[in-house]
Amino acid sequence: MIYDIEYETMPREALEAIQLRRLQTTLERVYANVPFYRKKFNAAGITPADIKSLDDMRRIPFTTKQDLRDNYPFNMFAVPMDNVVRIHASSGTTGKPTVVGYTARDVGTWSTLMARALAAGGAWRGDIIHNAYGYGLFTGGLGVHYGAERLGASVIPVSGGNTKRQIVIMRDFKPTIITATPSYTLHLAEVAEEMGIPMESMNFKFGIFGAEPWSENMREEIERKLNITAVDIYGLSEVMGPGVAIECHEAKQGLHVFEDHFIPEIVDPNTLEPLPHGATGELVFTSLTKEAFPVIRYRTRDITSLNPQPCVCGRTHIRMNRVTGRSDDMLIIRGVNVFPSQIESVLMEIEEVDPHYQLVVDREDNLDVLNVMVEIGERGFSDEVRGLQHLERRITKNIKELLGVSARVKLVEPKTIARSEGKAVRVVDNRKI
Ligand code: DLL
Repeated sequence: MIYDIEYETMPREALEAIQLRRLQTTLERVYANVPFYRKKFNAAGITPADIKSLDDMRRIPFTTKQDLRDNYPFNMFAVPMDNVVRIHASSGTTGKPTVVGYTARDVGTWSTLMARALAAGGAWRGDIIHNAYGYGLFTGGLGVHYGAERLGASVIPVSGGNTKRQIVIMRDFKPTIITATPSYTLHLAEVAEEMGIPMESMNFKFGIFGAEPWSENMREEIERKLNITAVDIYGLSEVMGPGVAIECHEAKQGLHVFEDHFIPEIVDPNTLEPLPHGATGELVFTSLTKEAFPVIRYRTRDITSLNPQPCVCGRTHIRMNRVTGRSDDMLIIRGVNVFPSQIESVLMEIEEVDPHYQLVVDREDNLDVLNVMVEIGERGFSDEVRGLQHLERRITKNIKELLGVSARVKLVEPKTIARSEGKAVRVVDNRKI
């Protein structure tokens, strides 16, 4: 079902007219109220009045995560604190957290966009949504929560953690939709199995998963284990939170970006030159309707491409392909670029291992060493050491053949890799320490 039929199926020309009008308003707002943007525009020799078309946007300087850090905590806000009703922050693994704010209208916009997103993912009034994204400074829990209420669905605000209790709630409340990170979902499935109430026996129809990269093979695994249709949802705190883009459950092929609220661009991360549709590069966003925390040409570091082809669902909004990773997550192993999600894809092709893995990178004698730890599943479990060694060699060979990188694969016993209640920690890079 389409929540906002007028906007989500709007012809391109009308959509672009709205985008330009909203862009101009946003530029005027940040120029008047955020010293950071005023200085940046002045240095580039432009004023908001110079931006007369969407193409003119290319003259506007980019904004980076470092810019947000430099303005910690509230200096990027475009409204007085009196008008800010909500604050979120993303923890980030290094440095200061990024702090974002919302006016009451921003919270309303976000709720509407999340209602759209949930509907695209298969939810509607009458559905019961088991929301296992973390509540708190992270935008996942509250973002989904407000969207679910706006849609008119029933939301169970269960958050992450207390896994056994979650399983009992699922059995008793019979939710029809699950929202969680893909990694936590697998953990839920594992605990449900142990408790003798397998997830596939529950009442779920759809799952809406995101907040971390996950592969197509991981989707298949989750769909099978839960007996559901799984869609990918994308977002980031700096741009809003969840609900910037989502796959429709009809196609499950790329995530529609809500273009009446955000303009996506793909740029070459090195030259910063814009790239054409279809080309892979860094995703950049400009927000069009945010009041408290507008972002102008914000470099997300996420790697993907855009697909303007029409979609079977009827939405006209452009699709971004699955995010394969962040440019700062990319590992360079002896000169070869590797994304954790590529390793994930290789592992998930191997029937004998489970979808729990971690990459540990070390440096030995000045050479990078990529250790791939992956749990052996029941199917691959045997006491025979030779059998395990054979399997390790097979995985090593597949990684080498597909990614061109030499890895040391180590099969570990089931349930030895730490489980996440939110975003999984897939990489431990000891080289940086
Ligand atoms: O993760 C917002 C969110 C919550 C999205 C719930 C989806 C569901 P942050 O904590 O600010 O916000 O992290 C944003 O997470 O730049 C991506 O690197 C990554 N990310 C988010 N969604 C996806 C996805 C939320 N579907 C950062 N696929 C982003 C891959 C994702 N990576």
